[in-house]
Amino acid sequence: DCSVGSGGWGCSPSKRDDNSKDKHIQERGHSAPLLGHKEEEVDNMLPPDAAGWHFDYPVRVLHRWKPKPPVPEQTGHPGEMGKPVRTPPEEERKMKEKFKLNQFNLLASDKISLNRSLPDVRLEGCKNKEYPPLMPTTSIVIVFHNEAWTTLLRTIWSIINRSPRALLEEIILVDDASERDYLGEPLEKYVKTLPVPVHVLRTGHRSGLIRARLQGAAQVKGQVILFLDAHVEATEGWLEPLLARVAEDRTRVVCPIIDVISDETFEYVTASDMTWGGFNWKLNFRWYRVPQREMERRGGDRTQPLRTPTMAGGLFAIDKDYFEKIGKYDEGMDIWGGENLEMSFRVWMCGGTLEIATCSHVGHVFRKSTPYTFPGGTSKIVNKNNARLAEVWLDDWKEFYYSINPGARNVDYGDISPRKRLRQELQCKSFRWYLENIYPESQMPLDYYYLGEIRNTDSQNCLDTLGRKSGENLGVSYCHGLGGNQVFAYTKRQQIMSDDNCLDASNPNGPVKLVRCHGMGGNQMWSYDEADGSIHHINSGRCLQKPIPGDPTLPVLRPCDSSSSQQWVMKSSFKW
Ligand code: LR7
Ligand code: MN
Repeated sequence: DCSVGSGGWGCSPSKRDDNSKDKHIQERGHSAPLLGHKEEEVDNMLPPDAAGWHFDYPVRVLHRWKPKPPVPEQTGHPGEMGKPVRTPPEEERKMKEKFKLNQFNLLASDKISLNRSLPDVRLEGCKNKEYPPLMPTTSIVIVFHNEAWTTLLRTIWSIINRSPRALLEEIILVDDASERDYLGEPLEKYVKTLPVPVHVLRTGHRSGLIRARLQGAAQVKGQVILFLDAHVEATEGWLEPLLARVAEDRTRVVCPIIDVISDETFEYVTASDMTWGGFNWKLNFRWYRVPQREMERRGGDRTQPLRTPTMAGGLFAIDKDYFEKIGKYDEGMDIWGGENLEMSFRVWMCGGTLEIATCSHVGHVFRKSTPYTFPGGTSKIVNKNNARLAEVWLDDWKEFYYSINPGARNVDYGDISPRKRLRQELQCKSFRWYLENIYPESQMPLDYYYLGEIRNTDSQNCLDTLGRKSGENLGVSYCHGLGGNQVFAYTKRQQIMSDDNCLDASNPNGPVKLVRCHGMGGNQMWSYDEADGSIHHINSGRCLQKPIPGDPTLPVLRPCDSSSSQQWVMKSSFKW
């Protein structure tokens, strides 16, 4: 599942349809834009409260700053105040048909006003925060491939309706070779009618979101680049917290909280301000709970910006000059994936800061699968991007990625020398430094004794996750020597882990389960005795034993007896 609330990441590309036949044009109907909002007055005389602020780049003065009035609810219209849109049974077929176009409920989206109202989801303490009287302007860069009309235009209208006009330099749309007619001339005509400058750039051929963003960023006139996905909705007060943080320190890269717009109903669901970004061995971005130490660093104030080890990638603000200085993006990455962690590691390791401004909320339509094609194959592309990221930034920890995803070992990742040179030139710190200082809770352990298969001497079978998830039983099977589900790390903290799960036993007889690593010892502590090959479960004092006849794939816990059925070899016999 794709939602933030459940802590899951299911958004990685899997099944997809080819939508090239689609010639659908959206109806606009009642969604005609509201032009009710007056522009704020912009006065470039320094206001008295601006004394003491110094900027070495252009800023706008927000004289007599007044927040925009909230977008009024259009009573009776579907989806107002972020409410779910229900589909009557007679429209179910049509809904399913349209769902395939973008992998979200397009029928529902098309019923909702482009100017729909949303609840003010901010913490109380966010609502009357003061922002600097001088702020840089921003150019918003949105890349898209075959985006739906209503989601794209609702993204744009939510920005127009909820951003102080003085701060909004322009919106830059980068069309990455879409194949839908309405995104051609009709889009260009439409954006000319909008009250802010909106430019449409075209990549010409499919270049992927990374290079499309580079093309957009190259045209930016504002001081801050704000990247957004093409199916988002900005909420009340979203922009000021992002810009204020960048204005204070241009080496900050700042994300909003990414709320969930349901792919089924377009309901607006607030995400937790207690999650931050991490990653697993497969180099998927994942949400995890913010640890206590970060709450304490912020003095327990949840309205204070949250330092996050990684970002999801789609929604963030970065100073234009800093974006260039820090190495933009890796233009060797194709289509989708990897660039989010690449930028996260790079920013931290090369002297910047990555944070979530918890007072800024932007909703995003989380999808369960990707609607568009990956020319050349999904796994080939994602493996390539991640291999580039691992080779340049992960140092020795790249082994975790390759061992759990052996398919990436022989992918042709192209020339990475420019990125290695960048790391040199910027004198970036090591991945060890990152793990020690920024992300000690990481699922890639800082110190470990062993990474490889765990083989039973008696049966000659290996521990195997069998692809199971957190909460399910550990298994064993024939040792294949390929890694993947048979790779475990034995860490200095005495965990035996596979990706972000740890071997965990709460029952003294077993079964041994795979449970999300909590890093607090308890039932997840094991000690391996290299001399006799036994694996002791510290809490129960028992030993890990090969499966008993009743269930041949289920390892158990038994009193330690030094028999060969309790003897395990941690020795790499992998073909790498
Ligand atoms: O070839 C492409 N060309 C494009 O222009 C492929 C995609 N795109 C566009 C696409 O139309 C969309 O506007 O790029 C944008 C992002 O693509 P999505 O929406 O299919 O990606 P996602 O939301 O599933 O993926 C997340 O991870 C990506 C990794 O490359 C990007 O960083 C996305 O921006 C990112 N999205 C978010 O961070 C929103 C929150 C999701 C989470 C967690
Ligand atoms: Mn997206």
